[in-house]
Amino acid sequence: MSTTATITQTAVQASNLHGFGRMRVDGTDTKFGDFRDDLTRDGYAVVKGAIAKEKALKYADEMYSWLEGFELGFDRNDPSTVQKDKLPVLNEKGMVLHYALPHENFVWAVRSEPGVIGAFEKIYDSEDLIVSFDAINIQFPNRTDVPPNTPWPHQDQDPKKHGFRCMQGLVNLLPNGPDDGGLIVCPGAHLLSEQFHKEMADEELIPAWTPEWYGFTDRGMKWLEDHGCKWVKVCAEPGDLLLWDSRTPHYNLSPKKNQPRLAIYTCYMPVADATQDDLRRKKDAFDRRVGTTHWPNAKHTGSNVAQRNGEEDPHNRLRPLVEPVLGERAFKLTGIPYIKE
Ligand SMILES: O=C(O)CCC(=O)C(=O)O
Ligand SMILES: [Fe+2]
Repeated sequence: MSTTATITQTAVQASNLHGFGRMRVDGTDTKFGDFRDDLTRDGYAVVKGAIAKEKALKYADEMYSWLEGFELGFDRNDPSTVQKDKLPVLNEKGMVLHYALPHENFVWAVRSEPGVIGAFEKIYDSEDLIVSFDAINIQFPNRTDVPPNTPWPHQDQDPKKHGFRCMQGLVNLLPNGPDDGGLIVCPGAHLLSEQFHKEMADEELIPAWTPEWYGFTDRGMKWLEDHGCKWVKVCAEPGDLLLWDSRTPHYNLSPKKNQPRLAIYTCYMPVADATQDDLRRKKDAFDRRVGTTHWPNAKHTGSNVAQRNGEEDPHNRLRPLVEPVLGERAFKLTGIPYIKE
């Protein structure tokens, strides 16, 4: 990173452009005195205890029960049962995208936690928010039965669209130290993003399924290194909320010791940033109990049909095991009450 002055100035410019401006960064030396200062400066932050630790561990238990509920042989107390035939389909990055999991009641309970919603209310200075129906992350250590999770450093934002656009989040449910897998970020590089994409405009693109994703090549990684960026593994306790600006380069690591990683992705945005069409698409995703990726405006919607060995998984299900029971606050986050007939 060049100088602090440059960072601060760029942060203010970037923050005034888009949603982040709602954090009232007004061009003076505004300091929030909380996690928002970290977000502005570093492009990521940890909100400690967004959920009480005991409650987070209870959600982790529910996640293990969900895995065991497939009755394929996985037993949380027997590491030898961590095998792909004994588990629903998880990709090598630990993501579970199918089985209506984004709408299981315990997942909605995490999304509805006041400490999690509250952080995003502060970021956007608004209570009128919608939430993503995103995937869940389950990563077990010592796996030899699945391909390795090789580094996939990326931004979740179209490289042609500059400035702050999306704040991503995840709730961490188990102890997560330096060797326990999980999120790794490149602090401060969100502020260099525009410069990076201008200088690296002729770099080959790593193929992506959406324009809202940019993968860093070896040359891209070298550029970051040459500009003083260093990668940091984010550590957290059960119940901590991890936040990152979509421009911040990131990926995840698999656990290296014996501790699994469980996390629930939680991303909120102001409903004002979604169109009525977005909200109708989002309602449809809710009604069909499918995922939306991390985009709360349902930019992309998913499917509940997992493939196992090239065929539809016989254990697929199209509805959650436990249907979500939403209170008034959570129901607003679906965006449905904001649809004008
Ligand atoms: O699992 C993680 O920590 C990060 C996943 C990721 O890249 C994302 O959700 O955008
Ligand atoms: Fe990402």
